[in-house]
Amino acid sequence: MKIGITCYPTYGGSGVIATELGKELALKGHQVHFISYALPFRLTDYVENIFFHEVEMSNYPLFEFPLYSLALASKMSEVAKYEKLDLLHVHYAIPHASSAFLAKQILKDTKDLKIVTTLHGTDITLIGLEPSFLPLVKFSIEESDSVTAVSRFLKEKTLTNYSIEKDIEVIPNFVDTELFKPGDSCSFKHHIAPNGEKILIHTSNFRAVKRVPDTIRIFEKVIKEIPAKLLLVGDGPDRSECERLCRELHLCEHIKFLGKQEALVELLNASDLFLIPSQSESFGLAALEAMSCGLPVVASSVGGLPELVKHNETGFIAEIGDIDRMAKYVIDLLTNEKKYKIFSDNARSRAVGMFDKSKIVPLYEQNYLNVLNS
Ligand code: GMT
Repeated sequence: MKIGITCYPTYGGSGVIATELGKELALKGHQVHFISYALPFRLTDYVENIFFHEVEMSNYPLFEFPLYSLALASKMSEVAKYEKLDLLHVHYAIPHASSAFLAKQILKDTKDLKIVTTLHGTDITLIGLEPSFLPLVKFSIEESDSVTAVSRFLKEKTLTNYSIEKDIEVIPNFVDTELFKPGDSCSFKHHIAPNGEKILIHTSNFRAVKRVPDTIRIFEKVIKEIPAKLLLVGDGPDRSECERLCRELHLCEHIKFLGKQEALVELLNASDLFLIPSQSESFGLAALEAMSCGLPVVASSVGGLPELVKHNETGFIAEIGDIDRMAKYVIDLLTNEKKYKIFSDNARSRAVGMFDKSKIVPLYEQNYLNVLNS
């Protein structure tokens, strides 16, 4: 197949899934054309069958606001026409599904360009619900030839919040379990925790929905009971506030803000447990990557997280904001070696058995075939 993929190219789960999917499809012999304003950040090495088309933006002074959605629609139609795309797969509804609809209309007299839209999270649960976007998001979803959501939770939210009756297929996030696998990170571990302290890790884009201050407050309780360190990976609007909180709680010596990092696998392998106390999380790709490296996860019981983290098997889940309970779970796991090992093995097995790329990518391929044959 000849497939166009549009996603946000910067750090973020939807961009990661879109890029990894594109790479896998290309390896399977499909031709994949990425269309975005920049090269997706995980598209670093040359891969045969992958092409990138940059959306150029004009700075015309009359346009007080950049018209990205329109430029994207134009570029999509151009690439679809000249590269003879069979379909466009857009990740994150806003504005990608709307631009794809426009591209389809531009081409309608010459070809029937199929559109597959994957809903990822805040496009549905947060920003899409704003009155200025809701009618457009609903329309763009309804007009897509196929719609997928990354969890059962997100599918249900979409159907109810937007009063949509369309069939939505749940295709969960996936991970390369051969890349994200348990391994030795001895020197790194020793550097972070020279006295054998336990290492907790959290990776995110430091947005309010991630509740990073809760992670710090959980850690504050944990370190009162056991020697521990906390790694905070990523960057975003709440980082300064979190750094301030660390200073206020006198925890700077024990918490490392690493910023954006490429060496995720090494960092996860140096760590013992993953924290994700989010306010809203449609799937939780970061938690899946941690589980794939054998890390138990302590999470909030929101969104799709309970579909990923099996309570009392691969980790624990607790109510949003219940930092006492989350801290108790962390201490329980990190002070019981036998239990920890069972949870760690369970986490790895669940990632391999349910969410490996080899299990999920074919679901997208089949979805494309169904769309093209319909
Ligand atoms: O929705 C967002 O906040 C952004 C989005 C992204 O692009 O990173 O994240 C969502 O998509 C990921 C990939 O499907 C999911 O694993 C995340 O759970 C989801 N984030 C939220 O729902 C907050």
